Amino acid sequence: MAVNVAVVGATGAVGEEFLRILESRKFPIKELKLLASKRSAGKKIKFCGIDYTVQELNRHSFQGIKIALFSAGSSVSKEYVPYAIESGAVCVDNSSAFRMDDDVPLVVPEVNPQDIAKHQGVIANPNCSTIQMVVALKPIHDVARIKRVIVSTYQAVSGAGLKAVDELQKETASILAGRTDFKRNLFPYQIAFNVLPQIPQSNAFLPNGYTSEEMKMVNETKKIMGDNSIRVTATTVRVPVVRGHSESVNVETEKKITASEVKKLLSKAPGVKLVDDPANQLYPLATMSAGKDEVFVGRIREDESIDKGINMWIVSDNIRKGAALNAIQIAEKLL
Ligand code: NAP
Ligand code: 3JM
Repeated sequence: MAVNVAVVGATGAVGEEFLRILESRKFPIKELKLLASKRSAGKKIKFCGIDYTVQELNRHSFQGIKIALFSAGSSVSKEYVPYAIESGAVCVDNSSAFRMDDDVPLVVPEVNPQDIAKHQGVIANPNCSTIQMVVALKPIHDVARIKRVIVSTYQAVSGAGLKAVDELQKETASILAGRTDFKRNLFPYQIAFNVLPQIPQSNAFLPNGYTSEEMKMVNETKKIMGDNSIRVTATTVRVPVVRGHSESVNVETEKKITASEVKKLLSKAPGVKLVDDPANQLYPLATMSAGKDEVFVGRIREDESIDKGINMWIVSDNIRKGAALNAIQIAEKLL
């Protein structure tokens, strides 16, 4: 049955991807409403060959809407999700606004689809770095019980929105042209030809010395996996890549599991594509993941410094599985 759908943040990096995926997966849409701020009101966006006009978001935007896909930041979600629920819509929210609320399911369909049914009007989409990691961890946890995870990320600039992609491109061009007058707006330091151990780019650091992105990975992983005993520690890092987050992940398990057992498990796991052929220099790459749906896993090997440990390299398109695709998979299950 076709339903009325609203996309909040339709002009952004995630919003654009929402539209591409809704179109390609033939999501059953009766009427589509594209919402953004005043800045983009009136702009035309093509969807399925038809021009739609972007409207300014307001509290009455959700009349008659059945599914609202939010990706306009946490303050917009905090303010407008309640109006959407009041209008009878079910919201899938891409922001961090409600993720850790007890009455809000935090869902990755390959991991905890059963939690969707518990929703009270809003289902939260996890952080991009968490999503790709738990897709690969769940099959291992089910067999060997994961005790501890140590993760370092290599995150693409598109995770910080379209303006961040623009800044990387312009700064790179400026440096290559030998200029020294490039004016940054977003990142705290040069991102071109550099690596920044800080995400997000502003107000990142918490009293414990971690960034909010790092603590999202810690707390969200426990909630999605439904296991508070899993210990997680993270270092999240921005790299000058446009699209695709990479992660070096070390897991310690309760039960011994070999690298070849992990490869076998992940070769059959939902949403995972195993790319692990060292003899032929085959392993996951950000460039391989861009525009694809899967979570790519490779470089699987035993951690020789402990008894029961595995190292792996996990890569996925941060705007697709990390954001828009995961949210649309949730919406498909809602229908
Ligand atoms: P972006 O490219 O900067 O786009 C931001 C979007 O939000 C634009 O459509 C913008 O509209 C809209 N917007 C901003 N302020 C608004 C307001 N006051 N009212 C209505 N619309 C407003 O950012 P993005 O990368 O698409 O990310 C958007 C949000 O999605 C993030 O802030 C984050 O919460 C979430 N996100 C989640 C993940 C994840 O891991 N699940 C990944 C990336 C992003 P205008 O064109 O009018 O400015
Ligand atoms: C990814 O301040 C904000 O609106 C947050 C923006 C943001 C978030 C977030 O916290 O919702 C940018 C990029 C995320 C996220 O997925 O957590």
